[in-house]
Amino acid sequence: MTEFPKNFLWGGATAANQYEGAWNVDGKGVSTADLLLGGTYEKARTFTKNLQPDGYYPSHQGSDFYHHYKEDIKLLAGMGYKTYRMSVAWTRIYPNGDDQEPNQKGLDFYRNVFEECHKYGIEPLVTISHYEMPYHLTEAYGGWGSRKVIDFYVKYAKTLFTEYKDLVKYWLTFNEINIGMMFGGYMSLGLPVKDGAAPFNGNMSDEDIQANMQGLHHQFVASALAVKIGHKINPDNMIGCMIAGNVSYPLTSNPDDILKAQLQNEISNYYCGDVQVRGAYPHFAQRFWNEHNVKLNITAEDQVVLKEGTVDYYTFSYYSSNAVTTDPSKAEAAGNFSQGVKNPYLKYSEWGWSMDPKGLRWYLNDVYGRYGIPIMVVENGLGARDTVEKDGSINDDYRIDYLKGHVEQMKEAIKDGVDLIGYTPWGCIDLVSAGTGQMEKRYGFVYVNRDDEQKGDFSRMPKKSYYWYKKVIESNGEEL
Ligand code: BGP
Repeated sequence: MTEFPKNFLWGGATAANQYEGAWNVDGKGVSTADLLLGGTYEKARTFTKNLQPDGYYPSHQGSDFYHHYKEDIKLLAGMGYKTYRMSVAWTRIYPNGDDQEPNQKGLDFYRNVFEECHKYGIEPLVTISHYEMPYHLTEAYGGWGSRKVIDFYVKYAKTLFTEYKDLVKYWLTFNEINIGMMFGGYMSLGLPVKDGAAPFNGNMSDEDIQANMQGLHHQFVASALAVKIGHKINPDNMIGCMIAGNVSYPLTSNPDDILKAQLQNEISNYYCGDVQVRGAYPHFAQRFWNEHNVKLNITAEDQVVLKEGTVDYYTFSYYSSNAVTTDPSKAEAAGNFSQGVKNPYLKYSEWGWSMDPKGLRWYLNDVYGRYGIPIMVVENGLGARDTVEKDGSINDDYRIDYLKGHVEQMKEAIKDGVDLIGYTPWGCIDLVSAGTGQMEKRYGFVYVNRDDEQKGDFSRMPKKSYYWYKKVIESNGEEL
């Protein structure tokens, strides 16, 4: 008997715009992600309205999955994957977003990918929209700011559900939908921005918050409609939400810190989770709107749709936790981080992300207690620089340590009674980072020979962690 359930879905995750490349091949249109330049930890990625001839746009080549999918899926199968989470590039199916007919070559590509997965008994888990949409929808309609985009998304989702009815059962409507609560709207909402703007800018004015909240509302309605249609097309479909699991701890036991952390967890996690799982905005939403002068256009019909289109399971990404404080002097001493201050009990990665496996157990218990539906951890991992030794080996013990700690805590959460059904660590084959656009921030079990100077032939090499994870899966999480 193992702690992990018998049919536990072990696997890994990727996203089209960070992994596929072939950005303008076989009829694919330009996506919002295709206009983002590469950056670094110190230098933010920026958006360019027109392509700069010498600019480096990481999504254009990604890790070239488009031309390596057979080899890659074979590598995943080699680890014993039960599932593979990936996203469809909306622009491969509807290049402009408002096209009448889908692009046949795009449909064919994903059919081939899904069939290849099934050859090895791997169940595809598909994110319908992962941080990208047709740029045309941004330019012509204002992205998710427009209600019209709901129809385009629903048409796109319907095409996928119909086309892949016999090949895909697990779906996620939007990746990290709650990023719209934390960052400016280009990245996840496709809201128009000025040339040169940084999409991961967390300093939002009340106007930005208004725009994001309305855009998010449109995404909620679109997600609910997709759930309803997806169930109609195939009642066996499992359609889930995907939330960036943002764990906030109070830095001290000062009640002000406790309240601040509670509010941060509510706003960043439950605001979206509640709408998608419970079908209605939570009790604290109105006060948040009032305090930021947000006035939302929510119709009576929207409210019905949200109630009818609740998700079947809850998924989230988890990388690190934050500590928050109300005391400015403490904040200064601890050092500022994007969502909080430095936690003295934790170690930090080279990119400044805390490493906190126990936070994963905390979050699993927290959301399971709130929602009581099956849960999947669909992203987790350590972004790190890897070194290829002279003999070609890559000894990523740091990554094994990180993942091992998290698998142990998932096991604890299962013992706690959480209905955890799957685990798909992020970037299972190296790909470009979403936040910085770097290739050298690697997450994979498989190394991809490509760097930020655009050198390398995209060849694949299993790392030490590849063999470690294979054993984890073989032993259903017993051998760590
Ligand atoms: C999540 C995204 C992924 C991914 C990951 C790691 O927020 O869903 O797309 O990239 O974070 O972040 P980064 O790539 O910035 O290291």
